[in-house]
Amino acid sequence: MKELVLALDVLDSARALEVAKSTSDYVDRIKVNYPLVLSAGLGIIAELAKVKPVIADFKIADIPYTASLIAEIAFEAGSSSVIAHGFCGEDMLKEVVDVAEGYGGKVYAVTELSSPGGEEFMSPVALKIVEKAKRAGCHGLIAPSTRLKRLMLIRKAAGDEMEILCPGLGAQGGSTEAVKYADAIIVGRGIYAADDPGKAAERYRRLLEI
Ligand code: OMP
Repeated sequence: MKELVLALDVLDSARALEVAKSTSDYVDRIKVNYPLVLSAGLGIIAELAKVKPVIADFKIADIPYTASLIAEIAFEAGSSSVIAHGFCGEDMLKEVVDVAEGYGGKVYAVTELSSPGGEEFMSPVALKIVEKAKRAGCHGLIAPSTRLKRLMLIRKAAGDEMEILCPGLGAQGGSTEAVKYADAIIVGRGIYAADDPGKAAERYRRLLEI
């Protein structure tokens, strides 16, 4: 079954918990990024993890040792998985995977950002990142719904054993066809900024039933 990941980029814990609860019938996992953690504190991860498993999207990008500290903090806080930048190389990814394995957690590597800037530096190396992520033992990848052809190439390089989580649907104008090549879609503003987040989540859930 394909998954719906809620990107909960709201700025306070009360709102975060309200949206998490009102969408929980349709959402499989919650992705927490810097905007929420920097405004509500790291403790929000444990609160949200009571509702759904949490992906800590700290887009880890550092030397391996520092990256391992960040990953450890994310898992200790209650996350089930983390997102790391693939462009930092295999040594960093491997270090993050080693930490994740100690917690039974998963690591997703960003291939190329879904925003237009993702094409400038990341697209040319994205398929190489897929290989490095695979060799490092990453469980999955983040790939854009905003560039369907690129997503298809990334899927082909990744094979079926790696999960692909796909952001960009909704506010960034990504294609709903991305659902065909992804194991999960990541949706933020299309859900939490809707008048009725629960109904919006239900609509995105239906997209996955293909
Ligand atoms: P919306 O554009 O509001 O749906 O949010 C998208 C979410 O996915 C945000 O939390 C982004 O940080 C995240 N994201 C992307 O939009 N593009 C990427 O290439 C990678 C990510 C990510 O790693 O989750």
